[in-house]
Amino acid sequence: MSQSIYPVSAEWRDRAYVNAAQYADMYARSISDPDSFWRDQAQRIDWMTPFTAVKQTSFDAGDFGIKWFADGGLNIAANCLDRHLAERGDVPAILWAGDDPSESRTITYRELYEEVCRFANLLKGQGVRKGDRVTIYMPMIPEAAMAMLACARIGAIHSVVFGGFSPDSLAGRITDCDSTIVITADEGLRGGKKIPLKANVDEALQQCTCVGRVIVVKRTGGAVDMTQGRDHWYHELRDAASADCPAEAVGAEDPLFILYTSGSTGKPKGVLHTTGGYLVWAAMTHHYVFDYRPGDIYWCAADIGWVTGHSYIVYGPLANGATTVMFEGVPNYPDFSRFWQVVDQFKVSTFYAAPTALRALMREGDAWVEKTSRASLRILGSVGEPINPEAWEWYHRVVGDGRCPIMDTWWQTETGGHMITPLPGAIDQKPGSATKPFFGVLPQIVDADGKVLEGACEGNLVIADSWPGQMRTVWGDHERFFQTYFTTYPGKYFTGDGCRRDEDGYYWITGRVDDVINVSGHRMGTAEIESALVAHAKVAEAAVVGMPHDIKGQGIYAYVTLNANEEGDEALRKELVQWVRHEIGPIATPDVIQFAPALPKTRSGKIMRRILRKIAEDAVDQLGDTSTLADPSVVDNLVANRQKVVA
Ligand code: 6R9
Repeated sequence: MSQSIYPVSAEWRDRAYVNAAQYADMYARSISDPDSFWRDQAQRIDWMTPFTAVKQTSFDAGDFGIKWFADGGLNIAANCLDRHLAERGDVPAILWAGDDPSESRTITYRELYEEVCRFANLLKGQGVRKGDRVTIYMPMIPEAAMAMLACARIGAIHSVVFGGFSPDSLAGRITDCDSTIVITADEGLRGGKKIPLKANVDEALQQCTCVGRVIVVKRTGGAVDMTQGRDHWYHELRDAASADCPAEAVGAEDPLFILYTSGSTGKPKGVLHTTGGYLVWAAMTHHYVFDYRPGDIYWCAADIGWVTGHSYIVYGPLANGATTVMFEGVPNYPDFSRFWQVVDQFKVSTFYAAPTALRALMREGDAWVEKTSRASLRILGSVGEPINPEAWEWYHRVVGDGRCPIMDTWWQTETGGHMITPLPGAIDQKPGSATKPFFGVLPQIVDADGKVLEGACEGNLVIADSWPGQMRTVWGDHERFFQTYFTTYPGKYFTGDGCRRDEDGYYWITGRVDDVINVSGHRMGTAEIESALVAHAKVAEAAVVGMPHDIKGQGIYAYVTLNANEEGDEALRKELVQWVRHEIGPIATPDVIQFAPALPKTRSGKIMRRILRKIAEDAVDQLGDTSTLADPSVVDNLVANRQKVVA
């Protein structure tokens, strides 16, 4: 563990919105008097109907409920667009960098406003009404953000599904929330490769009866099948739509979006975020954590298919009137300089990315970075997984030329925005630590029995009270929401993460403590991969665990037991890898498949994952007690046949 400290520089201390003393004051007030603190903070957004109630929340079984600003009314698209027109109409809202470096687009606030109005009218014309669910399965093109904002403008609920998910995964997400319409593109383009989005939608819709309309944006011009009556070209409808569309006033607690995320059991959960609290949270964290100033060029290199793209490409920055960069491509195409070339091209001041991308670039050597200027960079950010101190130091020294503070932001799909994070003018950074809680966040570390630990300690991370950006329910399953997050440690929100707190009160996230793994910053349930494997005709049983991986953070290690008379050879291994990619999507590609005659089980039939994890880590001297296994000899076979991979 690195012991180095990177103190806030004098320059940052003096120029930032918040210095150390102000952080301490504001934090204390946010906890001791949340109503008055949040009443003030909520003024950063425009309300159509002012709220009177602020915080109405309880995590307890008896009166469980989460409401913020509940009697207020607002519209998110109006907050992200209309209110900026007078002062910033001609300022770029979106700077888009295509997969091919020769392609780029600039969309001003006025242009974005008009496009969103047209898009909203177009959706209305297709019968979309307030509260309807709209699935968005799009590449990283401005129309994806326009589609989200168009939904928000009319009070429809969007569900963005990452373009890398398979037709099956897409179908499950469409059906779960009963979407009536899907917005997609002909094809996506990433790293020079085409992704058949429309064809995937066609395949998915064979399983879904709820969808009556598909809107197709032309991106590549590749050939697609258009189903008469169901499928419509976006550009045709758009040209016919009016650019005048009043923003619908919605309640603060009306749903804004659903975003599916993996948990430790069952199928992915539809995380539901509502309107008022979410927008306050997204806008406020973007403002303070990135010390956002008018004129900054801000780039979050996530995909809009993940929560980071929702809160920090679209809603947070646009609510603040920022110029947000949208990047279609990948870090290594056409070469390993691409990120830094885009930084120079747009004079990016704030750059926010996932450690996995940084580690992949780091191993290609410094020359790719050094041949670019990056003089415009002021702040760097990290999100999605723990950043190892080595990658942190490289990011700081090589990418930021030692000049830029690094905001290592810990948060989750469920939290809506940043929860534990440095602030550039207030909190000294320690490489590898997400540092301290943001305003209004009350983290605690508990032991297995739920006892709250004090001082320097290690245990499970919970949040003891509500914050405005918190998810409100699991779509269609409020009981599952309560069960998943509030029963492990009654009265507290359980994050699923392990955490250490050091003697300076800094938080160090140690990774998931449940059966969720984090592969290249993508969150996946081991149960999902297992059920995909078991769906193969030759597979009897499967157990999946995470294993350490130099680039991806965690890799996917699958133990597979075959049906009798099946042989586990190289061909079948390849077939199973392809199978999982097809069932879930390329992000779930297993790194290792080990054929196992049997899995280690307790006498009650529970798979002992602890043992499987240790074998996958190659820590076979730490298997611990295996005497409670039904058949301890199973382990010897697993150990003898363990697979090693090099990243
Ligand atoms: C925003 C996002 C959430 C899980 C979370 C944790 C891990 C995210 C982190 C981090 C250490 C950070 N995580 N940021 N771990 N340091 N700065 O990634 O949401 O996809 O829901 O993943 O990611 O394990 O619980 P999501």
